[in-house]
Amino acid sequence: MNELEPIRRQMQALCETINYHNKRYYENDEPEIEDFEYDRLLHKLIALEEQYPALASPDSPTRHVGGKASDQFTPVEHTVVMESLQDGFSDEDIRAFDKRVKEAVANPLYIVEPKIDGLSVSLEYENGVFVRGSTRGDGRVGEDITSNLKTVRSIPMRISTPLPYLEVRGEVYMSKEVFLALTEKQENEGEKPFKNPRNAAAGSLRQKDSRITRARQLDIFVFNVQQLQGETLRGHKQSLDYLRSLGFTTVPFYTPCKTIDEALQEIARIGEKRGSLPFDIDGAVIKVDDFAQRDVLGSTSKFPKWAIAFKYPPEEKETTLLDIEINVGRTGVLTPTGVFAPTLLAGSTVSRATLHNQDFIAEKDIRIGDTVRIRKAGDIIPEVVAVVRHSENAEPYQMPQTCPSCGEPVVREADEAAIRCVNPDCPSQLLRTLIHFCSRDAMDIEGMGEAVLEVFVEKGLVHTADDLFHLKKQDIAEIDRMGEKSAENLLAAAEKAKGNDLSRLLFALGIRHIGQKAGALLAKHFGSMDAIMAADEDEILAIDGFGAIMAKSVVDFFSLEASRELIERLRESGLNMQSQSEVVDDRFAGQTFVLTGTLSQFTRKEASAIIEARGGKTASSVSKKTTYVLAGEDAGSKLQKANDLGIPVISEADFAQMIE
Ligand code: 0OX
Repeated sequence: MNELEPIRRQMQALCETINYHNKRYYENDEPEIEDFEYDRLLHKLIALEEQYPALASPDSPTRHVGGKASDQFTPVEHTVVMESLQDGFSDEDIRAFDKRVKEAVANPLYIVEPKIDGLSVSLEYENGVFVRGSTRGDGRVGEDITSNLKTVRSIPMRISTPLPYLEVRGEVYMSKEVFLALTEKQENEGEKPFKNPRNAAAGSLRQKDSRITRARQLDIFVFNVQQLQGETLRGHKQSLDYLRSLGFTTVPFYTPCKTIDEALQEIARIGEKRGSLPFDIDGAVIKVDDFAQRDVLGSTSKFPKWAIAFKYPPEEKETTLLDIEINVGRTGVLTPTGVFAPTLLAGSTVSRATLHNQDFIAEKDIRIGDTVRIRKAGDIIPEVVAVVRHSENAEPYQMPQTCPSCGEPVVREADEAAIRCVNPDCPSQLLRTLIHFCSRDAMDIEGMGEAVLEVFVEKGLVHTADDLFHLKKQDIAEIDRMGEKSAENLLAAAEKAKGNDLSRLLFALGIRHIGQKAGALLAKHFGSMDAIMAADEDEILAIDGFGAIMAKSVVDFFSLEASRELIERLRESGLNMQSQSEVVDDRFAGQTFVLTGTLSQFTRKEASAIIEARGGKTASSVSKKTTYVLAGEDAGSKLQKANDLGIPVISEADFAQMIE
C-alpha cells in the first residue's frame, strides 16, 4: 500500500464529515456538533492540505465557505463578497496574526468586538430607503429575504441621510430571553424546539411567511460597511459611529487596542462576561482599524488578512447534582439521568443530563450532591464534564441491582456497558414498547400516548401490542377523564392503523437497529412480512443501505418465538402485512401535510401517495402539528386556519419543486 494512503483516507474522511456537518448547519439548520468542534475539524483538514497539497481534493470543503443558497428564495449575487473570518483558538494564534499584520503595516490600531452568534446578512439602501436584504449564502450568492428582514425590529427601513447607495453587513440573532420563551412555548405546544438561538434565528429568517418571522422577535447588530456612495470613511471605529448616526444598531461594544497584549486582555474580558450577555456570542473579533492599512493587507481567497476571530471553547457551568433517576427503556436498559439545580447554559436552562451508564459514573466518580461542571455537547445535549468536588458524606454511586420498575434482578452482559432488566413482563419495558409502537412515526395511533398507555398497562388491559386492537369501549371509557367519545376516537384510530403500510409496522416492532428508513427499505425490498420472516442475513444484506449488524438484528428478532407469535396475533387482528406504497425517499419524514382547495396538477390521492412515498403523512385538519398546508384553488377555512396558526402555506408549484 502507498505509504500516503492512510493520510489520503484520513483527509477524505474529514472532507466527508465536514460536508455532512455543513449540510446540517447551513441547509437543515440542525447542527449536530458544536461550532468549536466543527472549526477544529476544518483546521485539521487545512493543516493536512498544507502539509500534503497533492492529496487535497479539488472540491474540498476548505475551498468554499459555508453552505449553498437554497432554492426556496431568489438568489442574490453579492457585488462585494461577504467574506468569512479566519479563526484563532489560542493566544499564540492571535500573536501570529499580529506578527503577520506587522510584517505588512506599521503601528496598527486594533478594534476588538464580540462575535455575535447569529446569521450574517447584507442590507442594501437606495436613497436612504431599505430596498433589499439577503443572507450570506456561500459569500458570493445568498438568498433574498427582504420581506423577512423587514420584520426585524432593529433594522431601519429608512436611514437618517438619503445616501445614493449603502450596503451594510450585520448579524441577525435571537436574544437569549426570546429564545427561552420560544422554546417553552414550543415544548408546551408539543412542537420540536429549536436547539439554540442561532438555529432559531436561522429557521425564523428562512420562513416563507414573514408573519412567523415577525413573531420571532429577531434583532440585528451591524458591524461592517460593504459599499458606500456619498460619504468617505477612513476606519472601522469611525464607520461604526457613522452607522450608529444613521440609525443602525451596531455591535454592542468595541474596544480600541494599541497592542496585541491589550487585545488579548479584552478578548479575555469578553470571554468572562460571555454568559451574562443577553445574546449568544461564539468569539471575539480583532480587526485592523485603518482602511488604508486594510487595503495593504488585502485578502486570501476566503477571508480578509486584517481580521481574525478568536473562538471561545464551549461554555461550562458549575451546578449541583440533586439526584440520579433511573429509567427503564424499551430494550430493558437502565439509563441513569442526572437531575441538576436549573442552570442557564449556552442559551437554555439545563436541569437534566444523561449519565450514560455505570462505567461513565464510575470513571468520573459522580456522586449525588456533588458540584459538577456541565456543558452542552454539540451546543445541544447537556453533559457532565467533571466533578468539581464531592459533597460531604457522599457515597460512590452504584446503579441499582434490581429493576426500579418490576423489582427483578438486573444483569450486565460481559461485553456491554449497559445494565438490563431481562424480565419480559417488566411494566416499564412494556410501556416504552407500546409508546414507541403507537408513536407518530410508527403506527401513528392518535390519542394513544404515554398517559393513556400507562393506565392500560397498570390495569392489566394491555400485555402486548396486539392487545391494543382488542380494547373494549367500556374499558377505555372507565379510565379517568375519558368519556365515551374519546374512547370511540381511540378505537377508530387503532382501527385505522390496521391499514398502515408494512414499513410502519416494521419500525413499530422496535427491532434493534431498524429505524424508520430501514423499515421502509425492508418493506419495499421484500414486499411482505412473510418474505421478510423467511429471509436470511445474506438476502437482507443485499438491500442497499443495510449493514451486517442490521441484517443480523432482523433475523434474530424473527427467530424468537415471542416475535413470531406477536406477528401472528397482529395478523389475525387484521393488521396489514403487505407493502403498499412505493418508497422513494424519506425527505418528508416527520412532516404532516394538509391538502386543501382544488389541486390541478395532482388528484388528492396522488398528492397523498407522493407524500407518503417520501416518508410524510397527510392529515385532514390543520393544527399546530401541521408542517405545510398545500393549498389549491378556492382554498377556504383550512387556509384561513393555517394563516392564523402561522403554518407555512405552499402552492402546487412549491410542492412540485419540493418533490423534484
Ligand atoms: C460577528 C462579526 C462577523 C465582516 C467582514 C470581514 C470581517 N458575527 O459579530 N464578522 C465580522 O467582521 C467581518 N465582525 C463581526 N463582529
